[in-house]
Amino acid sequence: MSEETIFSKIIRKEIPADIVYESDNILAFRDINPQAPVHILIIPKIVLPTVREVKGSEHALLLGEMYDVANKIAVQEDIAADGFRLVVNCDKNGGQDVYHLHMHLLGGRQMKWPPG
Ligand code: DGP
Repeated sequence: MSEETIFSKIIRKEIPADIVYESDNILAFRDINPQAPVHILIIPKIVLPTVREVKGSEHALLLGEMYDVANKIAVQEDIAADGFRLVVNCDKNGGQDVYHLHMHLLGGRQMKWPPG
C-alpha cells in the first residue's frame, strides 16, 4: 500500500505533531481538532487506508498492539479509571477524512450514545 496522507508526513516527522507514544509499529499523537479533553490518534506506521484493508491473518498483532497502546495512553492521560471511547471511522458514511487507518482515543468527559 503506498497511498500517502498527512499522517505519513507525521510519521516521517516532516510535519509536527504532539506525539505521546511511539514504537517500531505505532505512532500516537494529539488530534489537531480535539472533540474531548483527551483526543489522541493511534495509527499504524504502515499504510492501511481503511478498516476494509485490515486482514486478521496479517494484522492481528498490529491491531492488538494498537489496543495495548490505547490502554497504556489511557493510563498515562489519567482517563483509564473513568472510561474512554475508541472510534475507528470507515469511509464516507463512517465519517473518515484521513485515509490512513487510525483509532481515536477520546476521554475526559461523558460520551453520548448514539454518536452523531
Ligand atoms: P477521521 O475523520 O476519522 O478521518 O479523523 C481524522 C482526524 O485527524 C481528525 O479528527 C483531525 C485529525 N487530523 C487531520 N489532520 C491532522 C494533522 O495534520 N495533525 C493532527 N494532529 N491531526 C490531524
